[in-house]
Amino acid sequence: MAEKVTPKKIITESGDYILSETCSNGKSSVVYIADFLSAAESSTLFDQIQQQVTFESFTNTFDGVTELEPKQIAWYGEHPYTYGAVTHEPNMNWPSALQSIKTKLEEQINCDLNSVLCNLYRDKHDYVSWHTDGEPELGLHPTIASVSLGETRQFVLRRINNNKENNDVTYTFPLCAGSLLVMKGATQQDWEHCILQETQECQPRINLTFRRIYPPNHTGTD
Ligand SMILES: O=C(O)CCC(=O)C(=O)O
Repeated sequence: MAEKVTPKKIITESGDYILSETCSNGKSSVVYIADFLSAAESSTLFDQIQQQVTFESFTNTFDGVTELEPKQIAWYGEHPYTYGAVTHEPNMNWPSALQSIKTKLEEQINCDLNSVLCNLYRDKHDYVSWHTDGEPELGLHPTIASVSLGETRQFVLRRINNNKENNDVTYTFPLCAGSLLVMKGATQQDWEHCILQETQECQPRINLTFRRIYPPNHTGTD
């Protein structure tokens, strides 16, 4: 049964959380499973990905500002994916480690996923700023499934809302190794998210953000 998260600001317990519900967009919800992978599985997967995946740095433009993204990226998927000013071309050379976690994930969430953005946060300086995964090729209500490996980093969601009362509503998920966070419904319309920069030294973190990407000019709404 979905749980309303209002009283909690830092969420560490596995659960199915409703963030908000509006007449215009419907429900925004997050499923969090802290132990989706065991410690041994996540450690093995972390090592395999480091061996099998080449992460690269990209210069990108967001809100008119062009800069080197403060994380490294690798992309696999059957259609192109554009965010900011960068287009990642189709890449179907899925390494075995990513293919196996994709299969496990599809069974868990009962959803077809055809792409993954792999993020490497090398140390405390790497982060991702406030954004939504709102690109048209993701459809209107995308299911975005995010597996974390390595160092725990703070994933924060905040309401996109001009209503002052709600501007300070944030939920923080400390995403530990082996955890799975799935954003669903209107989350990309009504909420934005980020990974905070850290002040303390930290070890590398790999995040695998699986999505379903539609081909260019698709007409589907979901
Ligand atoms: O690293 C994460 O947990 C989030 C990554 C993210 O927001 C993204 O790839 O759009």
